[in-house]
Amino acid sequence: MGMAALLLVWALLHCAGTVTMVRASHAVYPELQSLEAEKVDETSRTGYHFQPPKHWINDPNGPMYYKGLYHLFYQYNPKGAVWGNIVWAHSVSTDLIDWTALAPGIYPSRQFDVKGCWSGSATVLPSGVPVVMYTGIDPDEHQVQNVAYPKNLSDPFLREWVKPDYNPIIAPDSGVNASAFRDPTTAWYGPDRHWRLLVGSKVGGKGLAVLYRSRDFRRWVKAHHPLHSGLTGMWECPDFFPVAVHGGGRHYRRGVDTAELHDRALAEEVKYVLKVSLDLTRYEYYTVGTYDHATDRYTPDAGFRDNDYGLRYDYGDFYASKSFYDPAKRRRVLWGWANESDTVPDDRRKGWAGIQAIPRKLWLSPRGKQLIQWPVEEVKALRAKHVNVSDKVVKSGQYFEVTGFKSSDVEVEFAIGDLSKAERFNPRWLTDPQALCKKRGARETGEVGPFGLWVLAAGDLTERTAVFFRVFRANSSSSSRLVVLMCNDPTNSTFEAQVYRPTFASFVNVDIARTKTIALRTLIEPSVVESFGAGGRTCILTRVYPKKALGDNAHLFVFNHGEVDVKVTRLDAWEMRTPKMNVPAQ
Ligand SMILES: *[C@@H]1O[C@H](CO)[C@@H](O)[C@H](O)[C@H]1NC(C)=O
Ligand SMILES: *[C@@H]1O[C@H](CO)[C@@H](O)[C@H](O)[C@H]1NC(C)=O
Ligand SMILES: *[C@@H]1O[C@H](CO)[C@@H](O)[C@H](O)[C@H]1NC(C)=O
Ligand SMILES: *[C@@H]1O[C@H](CO)[C@@H](O)[C@H](O)[C@H]1NC(C)=O
Ligand SMILES: *[C@@H]1O[C@H](CO)[C@@H](O)[C@H](O)[C@H]1NC(C)=O
Ligand SMILES: *[C@H]1O[C@@H](CO)[C@H](O)[C@@H](O)[C@@H]1NC(C)=O
Repeated sequence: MGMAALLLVWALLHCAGTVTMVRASHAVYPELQSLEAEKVDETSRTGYHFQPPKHWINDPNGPMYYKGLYHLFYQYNPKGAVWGNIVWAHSVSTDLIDWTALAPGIYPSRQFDVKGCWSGSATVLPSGVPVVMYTGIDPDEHQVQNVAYPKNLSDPFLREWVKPDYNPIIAPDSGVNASAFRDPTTAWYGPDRHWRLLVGSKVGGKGLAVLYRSRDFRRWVKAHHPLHSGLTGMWECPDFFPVAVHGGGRHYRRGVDTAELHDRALAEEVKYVLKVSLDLTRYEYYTVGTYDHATDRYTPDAGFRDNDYGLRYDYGDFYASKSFYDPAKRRRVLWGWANESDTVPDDRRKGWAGIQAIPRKLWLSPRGKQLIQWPVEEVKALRAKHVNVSDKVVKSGQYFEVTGFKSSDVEVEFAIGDLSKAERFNPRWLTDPQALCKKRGARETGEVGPFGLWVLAAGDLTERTAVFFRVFRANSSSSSRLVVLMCNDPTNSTFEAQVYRPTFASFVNVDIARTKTIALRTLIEPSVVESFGAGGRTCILTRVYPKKALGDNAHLFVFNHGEVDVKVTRLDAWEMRTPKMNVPAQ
């Protein structure tokens, strides 16, 4: 991640005989990138979402747990609120909630990273020694992979990192595009006693997870074929890890350590996840599949779309994500970056840009059809003042106010009166829920839905962001099936015309004919709305910037614009306390 920053703003992509204009990722602003923020505008700053006191952040890097502390590194510009001067900023926490900021852990200091220290991962070796591997930019602007080791293993803060002289340990060979070769994964150990890791790359229009093997973590040899590839352009930030299969047991939500990959007994009850971040679309997708240790090939299971239309962790602003295994709670935790949706001058004025999404526990659904994500349980410790509602019918066209909290955590469940009235579903909509959400936004009345929440809403509703559901009836030759759309409509979140505010949406894989209810959890703060539909089956994060709906004027409403009544069977909303967010270490 990051090379994209050096690209032209417009790139030409040739695909299927047509020429499409594709906007490349974050642009470079040489005149702004070393302008320190004079002041920090707190108006739309988040409280419990991770962010440093000022300046630009992007990808989460090298998350890990070491000696009782969670470590999070992230791409950071110490000198300004736009991308540039990238180092690995470093924070630690005992609970993923309160964070202490340390000095940057990895920063340009050697030939092999003099022009930048870009994204990478941590691997905790069987000896307990953590290693980070990251992409360095060398004097020729080539992307190379480097390792760094802690200077003092007795220091749980891992403040200082040593870069061995034998770096880079992986340099692009003649078959590799040196400008598209980055973001090494956490390494895993094979039954043949070789370490393996992946590096994101591309050749032509094909994205690659290039595989390297090593006996000693020092000399790495490229495998003859990549672990996997896809016709989706450059693959950034690959992540590859095992997940437990349900198998009727109760422990399927537990995480599996990447290092356990070679354990034969365990291997039979795990599946593997490959996630890639697409530089062209700036979205990610994942597949679940099998990994053949002997041939080092990954094969997605049938039913997973292995392209831009594949499943996503999040259908909103969420990119360059990275997971890690947390041995303290035997779970897999996912971090992802949410960029700003306002303008560069706004960021310059605010003095900051970018947050990390709430860390999410991640596991495979009981039927193995998708991953499920849920805010880590520690978030509940921030819940303070509580408001609740139960068994309240919301008739067609009605709405009611719940509360006005500066930031909140809301859990609500809707029961639907009469599903038989659901509108007809056009099969053409199946490939593009986002377009459907735009066409049938929160304001368009329907039969079953739209119903849901207006969040960060002004008291007079002139500003509001809608998080809602709509239910459709799809007909097929044998049966009719209900389709649930989850949608986030920020069209009226603010009056600032310049703010980027697409509708975000996805279908929710839930059998609503059986459950007759659907649940929603939304984490709300100034400038962020992070929603988890149906217990974490569909997640959507958006950035919004109301002008009126701020502080105690940020109201929460429940609405129903469908013809069919819905009932709020239960609703709990908590005001959220602000944790210690990146206070400097003493
Ligand atoms: C290593 O870290 C430990 C724990 O913080 C500290 O007591 C010790 O002095 C450090 N050693 C060196 C050489 O800095
Ligand atoms: C290598 O990647 C860069 C960055 O995406 C691109 O501009 C260039 O055209 C690629 N070179 C080749 C030979 O494909
Ligand atoms: C609301 O929550 C309180 C506990 O905080 C509980 O005693 C009460 O029964 C709840 N009321 C409703 C209507 O659910
Ligand atoms: C599905 O609905 C369409 C539109 O009402 C109708 O024309 C078609 O015959 C239906 N198909 C089946 C298989 O019932
Ligand atoms: C946005 O606000 C305008 C003006 O009040 C209103 O006409 C429109 O319906 C609103 N759109 C949505 C999606 O709420
Ligand atoms: C975040 O910002 C918006 C608006 O500028 C862009 O459209 C997105 O592409 C961008 N997302 C990422 C991951 O860079």
